[in-house]
Amino acid sequence: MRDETIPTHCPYCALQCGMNLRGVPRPDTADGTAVEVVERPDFPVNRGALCGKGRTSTSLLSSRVRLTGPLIRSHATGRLEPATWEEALRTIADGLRRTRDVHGADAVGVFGGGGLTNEKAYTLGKFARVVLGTSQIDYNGRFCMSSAAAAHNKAFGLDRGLPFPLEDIPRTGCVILVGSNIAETMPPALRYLTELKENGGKLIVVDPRRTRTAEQADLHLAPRPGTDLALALGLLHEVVAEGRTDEDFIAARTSGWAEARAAAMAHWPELVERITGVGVPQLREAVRLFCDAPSAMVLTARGPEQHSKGTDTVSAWINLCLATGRAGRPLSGYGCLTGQGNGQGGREHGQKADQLPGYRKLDDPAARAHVAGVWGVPPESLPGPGRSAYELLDALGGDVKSLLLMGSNPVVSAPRAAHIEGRLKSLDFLAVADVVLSETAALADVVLPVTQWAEETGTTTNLEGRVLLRRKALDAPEGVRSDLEVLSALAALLGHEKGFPADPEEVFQELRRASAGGPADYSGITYRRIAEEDGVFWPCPELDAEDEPAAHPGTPRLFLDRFATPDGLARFVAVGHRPAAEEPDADYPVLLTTGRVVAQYQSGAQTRRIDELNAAAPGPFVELHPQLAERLGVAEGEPLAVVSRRGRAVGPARITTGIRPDTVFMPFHWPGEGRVNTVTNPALDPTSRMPEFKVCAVRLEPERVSGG
Ligand SMILES: Nc1nc2c(c(=O)[nH]1)N[C@H]1C(S)=C(S)[C@@H](COP(=O)(O)OP(=O)(O)OC[C@H]3O[C@@H](n4cnc5c(=O)[nH]c(N)nc54)[C@H](O)[C@@H]3O)O[C@H]1N2
Ligand SMILES: Nc1nc2c(c(=O)[nH]1)N[C@H]1C(S)=C(S)[C@@H](COP(=O)(O)OP(=O)(O)OC[C@H]3O[C@@H](n4cnc5c(=O)[nH]c(N)nc54)[C@H](O)[C@@H]3O)O[C@H]1N2
Ligand code: SF4
Ligand SMILES: [Mo]
Repeated sequence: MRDETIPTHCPYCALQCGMNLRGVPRPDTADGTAVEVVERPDFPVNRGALCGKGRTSTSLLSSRVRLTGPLIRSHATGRLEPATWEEALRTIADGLRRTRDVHGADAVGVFGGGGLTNEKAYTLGKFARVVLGTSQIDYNGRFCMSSAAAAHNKAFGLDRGLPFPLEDIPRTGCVILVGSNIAETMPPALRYLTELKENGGKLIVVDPRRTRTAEQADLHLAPRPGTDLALALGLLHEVVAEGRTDEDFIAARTSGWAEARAAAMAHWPELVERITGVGVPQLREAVRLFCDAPSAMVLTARGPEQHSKGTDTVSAWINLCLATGRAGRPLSGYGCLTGQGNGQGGREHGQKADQLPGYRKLDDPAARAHVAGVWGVPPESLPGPGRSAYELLDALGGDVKSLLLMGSNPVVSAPRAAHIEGRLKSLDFLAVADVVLSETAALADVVLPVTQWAEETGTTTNLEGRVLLRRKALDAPEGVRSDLEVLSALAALLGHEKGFPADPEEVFQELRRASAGGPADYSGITYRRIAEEDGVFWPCPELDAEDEPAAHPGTPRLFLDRFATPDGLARFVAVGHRPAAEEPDADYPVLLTTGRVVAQYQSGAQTRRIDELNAAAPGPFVELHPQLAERLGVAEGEPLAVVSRRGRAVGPARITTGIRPDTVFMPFHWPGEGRVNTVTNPALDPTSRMPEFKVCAVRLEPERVSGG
């Protein structure tokens, strides 16, 4: 692609920053060219800015670090050996068919990812239900935003991460940012918060750590991990006590206030201070800033959501917005900052256990009939809802005997990871499609090397609900095929010659029809429109050409007239505080929380292969307060083991006053002895089935260097 500049989007997080790819001569590649990233200042979300991951993203296109041919595990050596595509695909088709024939369709599992394009997520869900006939499909988004999604649906009748574009943030009066370290997880978006402050707006950050994001705040509340539910209820209590509710809004646009109010009134400030460690004066200051502002937003990310009570916690934050009239109005509302590249679209088109395309429900007869019609199968042939991600992984080797996995690396990223690694090893058959030999791919019987973002076209939906087009900029190396080609070929080998096109635009046309009339309606969106309009916000129904000749403009702002519930009213959900699934005790006296650093992405499968990023973030660490370090007798940089009932993870101590003395923090990007998910608790939220990544009880053991 020499001498051309192709606009596209970053392969990593949900901000989906716009970037341009330009061809450059590179003698060591097949056609003598490679691509480099250049600024794309005209794209509104990031206006040219990129973080280090986006800037270095083309390094992963090099065949030095990626898979370039299929691998099959040899019976003779037990090792993965090079194979042809025909052998690899046939081995997978045979493996999945054998399991189905012997143990039934539900013995075959499928695991997807929120990084997959809409076209891939849609095809994977269809492949599971139509070709394999299995109910056992879920994906890593369950580990990400499922709690916020559940609370969104309860309150608003619709789940789109942000109900407004990011550009609204600088113009609101106050933002409460809860458990989001945007400065490290979406650096170009920090600008929106800086502009908010420049415009006189207030920023409140809620995080047990004084992160680079919290440093920007006018007010930083540092609750004990796992107590956001009490905090939000305490704020609501104070709102009521101070007479700062918006009674007109409550009456006109909500239902269920009496019960929610009663539940909140049980959380008086002194009790909340005891639970959270946040002082009463700080609670009052937060309420004052939030209620004095002419408009206000609450934004949550994984901090309050990845808990066994994440759904209720988000409901409590939504209640705060509703009680103060900060929802369904311009420049006000609740939003969740979704995480993965297609974290939003990936949860809409059917790779989730209970879902059909267009964010339809698998147990809704009308939804089944519509989607079955598009797929050309009888509605009764569609299986029912399956298990959630952790429950599916936990069932591997039990009643799920074979697994097809695309776009996730659970050996590193699943909770109680040593157990899940064991489950994966106990499978009769595991097939993994990936761009690199991830820790999970390394366990597979067959590994398929797939194309990457710059080598294929497809759509993603960013955290704002903006559907975007990633364009193919260069050919993949020989020996690599796309996920859609893989699914198309496997479908054919399993008796479905038709219905699984490998061409992304053809898939998108079908997705449009399948989503038509559903909550996430994409039917009015086309590749051409996305390209011309900097993306299109769903819902975007296709208008009847005769009645309404103009195209539907898309919906950047939701709920301004009515909420998406049957009666149009937002629903309060009455919730009360409860402790974490595992609270500290004499044996495990310290709280562990986990998260991210700016230079690594997720399980690290991609970013740990990039020199510049590794230099910036070479390995895991254990962040702890000087008081705790002193008590343990551990010095900066010394190895420290973090031990829970599930196992241990070791990293060098990183001592900082920016964390609560009762809490340690580890990032989760690394495998091996520094894998924090060996330690984390898989306790699940009863509604969203989200695991409790953000809090468990641990003990700390300084690892004395022998002889020292
Ligand atoms: N560099 C980088 N960027 C990423 C990713 C990445 O892996 N690396 N991943 C992407 C994805 S998929 C996601 S989901 C997003 C996640 O984005 P974030 O949610 O911003 O990331 P985390 O670091 O997981 O968690 C955010 C903060 O929650 C705090 N926290 C921990 N426990 C609690 C608690 O109990 N209550 C509260 N209020 N806060 C708590 C942590 O201290 C942390 O600072 O990032 C996306 N962007
Ligand atoms: N302790 C702890 N654990 C966590 C979290 C936490 O905060 N703390 N966060 C959780 C969250 S929010 C998330 S989202 C998960 C993420 O954790 P994972 O699901 O492991 O996410 P990734 O590391 O992005 O894995 C994606 C894999 O798919 C590959 N890949 C990328 N693009 C494609 C593609 O187009 N096709 C195919 N076939 N493969 C592709 C990548 O190379 C990589 O191996 O981790 C969860 N785990
Ligand atoms: S913020 Fe996210 S989308 Fe933007 S460059 Fe960084 S990783 Fe890519
Ligand atoms: Mo995520």
